Amino acid sequence: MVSPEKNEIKEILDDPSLLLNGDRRALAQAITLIESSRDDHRDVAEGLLNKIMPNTGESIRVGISGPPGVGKSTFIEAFGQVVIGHGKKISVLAVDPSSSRSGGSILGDRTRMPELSRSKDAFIRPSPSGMALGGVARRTREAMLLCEAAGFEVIFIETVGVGQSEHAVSDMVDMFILLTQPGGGDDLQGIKRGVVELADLVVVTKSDGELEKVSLQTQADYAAGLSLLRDKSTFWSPKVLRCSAQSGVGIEMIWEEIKSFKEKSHKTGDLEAKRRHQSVAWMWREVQSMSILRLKNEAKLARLSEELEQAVGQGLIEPGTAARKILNTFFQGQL
Ligand SMILES: Nc1nc2c(ncn2[C@@H]2O[C@H](COP(=O)(O)OP(=O)(O)OP(=O)(O)O)[C@@H](O)[C@H]2O)c(=O)[nH]1
Ligand SMILES: [Mg+2]
Repeated sequence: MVSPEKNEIKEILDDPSLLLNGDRRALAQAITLIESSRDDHRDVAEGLLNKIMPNTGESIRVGISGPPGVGKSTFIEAFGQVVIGHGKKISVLAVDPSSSRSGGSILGDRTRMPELSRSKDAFIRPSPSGMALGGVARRTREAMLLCEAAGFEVIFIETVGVGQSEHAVSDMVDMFILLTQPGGGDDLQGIKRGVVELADLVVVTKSDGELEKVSLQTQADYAAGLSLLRDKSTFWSPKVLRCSAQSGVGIEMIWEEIKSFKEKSHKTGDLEAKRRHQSVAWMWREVQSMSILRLKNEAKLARLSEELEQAVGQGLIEPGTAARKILNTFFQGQL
């Protein structure tokens, strides 16, 4: 992982106003800082995040997912330009469970999003590499806050996954969009159902040329499928739209839907309630991952842990009992 240089960190902390004024270089540096795994960087990163908290929360946070090749990058490229055309700034982050892979990752996407990467109103950032999904998701959430502080009003968090990463993303966004291919109606029966249930909006991509007719059928299939699912909220029933990033058809309508989602959820108070709930859940998630790290690194526990690992492995002791032993030993005399 690239560590931010000392002088760069100093720059950000001395003058967070650069970041708050939307300076993209300062934003990139701040994100590199929060991605760093060094303890001293972590302290500084937390200081920065707390400082900018009052400047966060103004954006609409949108998760976007879909299988490889469905047209995510092409869609974001087209959609981003529409949003920028409306005078908004868009940032695109990624939670990619396999960000080391080259082809489809957002890293290779700068070439697939040529216009957007050039625009001063867009900020594109690949998924941090070398971390497990939990780590990637945590840092992406923090990167999202930094983007908000830098004045980005639309935040897209892209993921391609088989379920787990979609859940991680849906836990940090306001709205979740699922892209699907023309002819992809089978998803509703199969393993994708869980992901479909997360969606606030389903978009059938590539609705152009020969695929247009098929996409109409897919739209109808999804609409029928979704009508059988229970709505996630009282203010919103998920819709199925079609678009073509190539012709531009339907892109504007998706922007309208996103705006409508934000307005409605804000009006009913659901948006704020969801964000409060998400923040608290993230706090406990942090507690969970920090505790495990702490316990695993605790010298006092090293021997006991090793013994218990062996005993559990040999089936001599039940894992739950062993876990309780570790915790009890750790907390003895600590409170
Ligand atoms: N006809 C048509 N083709 C499209 C459209 N959008 C994307 N494609 C094509 O679909 C293929 C995949 O598009 P990408 O945008 O790279 O898809 P992706 O979902 O980002 O793929 P990964 O990053 O690999 O997960 C490319 O060959 C695109 O040219 C569209 O609106 N119409
Ligand atoms: Mg892509």
